[in-house]
Amino acid sequence: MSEGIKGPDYVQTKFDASPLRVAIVHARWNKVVIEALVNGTIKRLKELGVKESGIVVQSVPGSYELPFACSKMIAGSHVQAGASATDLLGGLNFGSSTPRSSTPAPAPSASNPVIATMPQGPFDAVIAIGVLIKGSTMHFEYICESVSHALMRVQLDTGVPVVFGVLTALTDEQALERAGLGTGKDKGHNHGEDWAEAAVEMASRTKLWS
Ligand code: DLZ
Repeated sequence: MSEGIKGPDYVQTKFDASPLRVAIVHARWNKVVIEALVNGTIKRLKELGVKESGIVVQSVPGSYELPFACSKMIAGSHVQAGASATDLLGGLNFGSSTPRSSTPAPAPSASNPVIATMPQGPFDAVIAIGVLIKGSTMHFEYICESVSHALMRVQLDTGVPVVFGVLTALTDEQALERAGLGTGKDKGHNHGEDWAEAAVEMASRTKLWS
């Protein structure tokens, strides 16, 4: 990636991420980019010390559904562990009456992020991940605007930090680069890593501020 003035500065404070519970809620549109971003987020969360058991992943159809799902994940935090699992990019089962299973959900990893489960909160932070790519209609503008405002509202209304992991790209290449999948000589940087860092910092600070 070319050197420049953009991007977050490093935080000097070291946070103990081991007790944190973080929910990743991701859209399924633009799967290749989404998968890389979710994997990058999980990898960095684990590097920062968040336990596998502290990471819950849930998918929704598209970015427009993210604010509602984040809100419900936070509100449904009391739902107990042990619920059945579903694929990362597969069926949606939270809020359904799917019977609880004694089979543990697969462990999350960069190569196997198949860990969607029922809400198992309370969550210290939620990371909303979506990839919006501009098309030929106004759809993009409406979804970008409503989703960004609504995600802000969810965190202010609930007091649980919601990280804005929504790419609003004008081209496919812009989206790929921001997931570290650029096809030019610069592959770009996986923004999921930054979102993981933001989640750990905001979750930890929220505990101190409360
Ligand atoms: C409809 C739509 C379009 C055109 N583009 C995207 C996109 O680029 N990224 C994304 O996450 N979702 C897209 N969607 C789907 C909407 O977010 C939403 O799922 C549907 O309108 C149903 O509410």
